[in-house]
Amino acid sequence: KANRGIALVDLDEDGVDRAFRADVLTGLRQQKKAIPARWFYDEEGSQLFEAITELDEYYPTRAETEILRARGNEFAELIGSGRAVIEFGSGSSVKTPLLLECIAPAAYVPLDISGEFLREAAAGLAAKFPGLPVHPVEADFMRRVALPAEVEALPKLGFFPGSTIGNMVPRTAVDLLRSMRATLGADEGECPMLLIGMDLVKEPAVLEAAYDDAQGVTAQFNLNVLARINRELGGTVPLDAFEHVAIWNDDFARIEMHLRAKRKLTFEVSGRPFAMDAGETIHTENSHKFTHRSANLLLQAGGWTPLQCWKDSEERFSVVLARA
Ligand code: AVJ
Repeated sequence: KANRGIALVDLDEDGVDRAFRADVLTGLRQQKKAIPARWFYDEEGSQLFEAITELDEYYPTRAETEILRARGNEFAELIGSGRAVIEFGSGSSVKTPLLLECIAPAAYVPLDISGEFLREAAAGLAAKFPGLPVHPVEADFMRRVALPAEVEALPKLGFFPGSTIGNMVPRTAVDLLRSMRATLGADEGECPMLLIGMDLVKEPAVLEAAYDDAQGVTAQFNLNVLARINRELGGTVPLDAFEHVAIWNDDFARIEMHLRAKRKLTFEVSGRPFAMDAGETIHTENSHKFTHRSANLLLQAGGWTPLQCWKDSEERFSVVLARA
């Protein structure tokens, strides 16, 4: 199959990730500077994100976990047993076992672009569920992925927790939902299903606190992308001249994270010079929030029919089941 055995990270002769450098150089040359959020997650950034999920202010992980714990019987009834569960982004979390426990799947296929995360997650899961066939696939799930032959004949359930879909602008989110449909074989065999986490619109103050915690862990997480540029791209970015900003953009229903220059400054990345004015920002993340209706609309635009939606007891987060 096309995906197996091919390294997905393309390094140059100096061991620099070409896609990272290209995204950073292009993003910093733009009139409105931006760096894609996917570059947060190096070793350091992934650890910081784990710490974020334990903060008092950061409710999404706890709210989604509550839903997965509480609704097992309903998942079992609507999804049935014997499906191959295809997880988009391999779950290192507690969420995956909660789902697998209640629906008795026939196989588990974690998809991730990082082979390392993937092997760890797959080994952990295989140990927890002896007898469950686990087939990790190293792949970029933004595109159609060829699944292992072993699961070809099984009905599929896609699992995409965490409201990661919220990191994408609608046109990208729709592309991803359509790729998932293709990956899950919507036009062949039994109709696939999708179980997806989507965070809900709420009080801006609650959202802004979730993305700007009192301990400053999210600030560190945001600033880490600059530290990563200095580490991996020979950057000279003065970290202490930047501050973390999290603001609710009501027109686009999203929390935006930025890094704001506290003074006029200059730096280099991979030998290229950059200058910023005091107050100018680098846009580093969007985290879109949904209503029941906007979630259904996005899913439908992506080729999915919503079947059922569950919320946590405080109605902060939703998990939606859809069919192709
Ligand atoms: C991992 C994308 C779900 O948007 O809430 C947490 C990432 N950014 N705090 C989110 C994140 C800042 C998170 N997701």
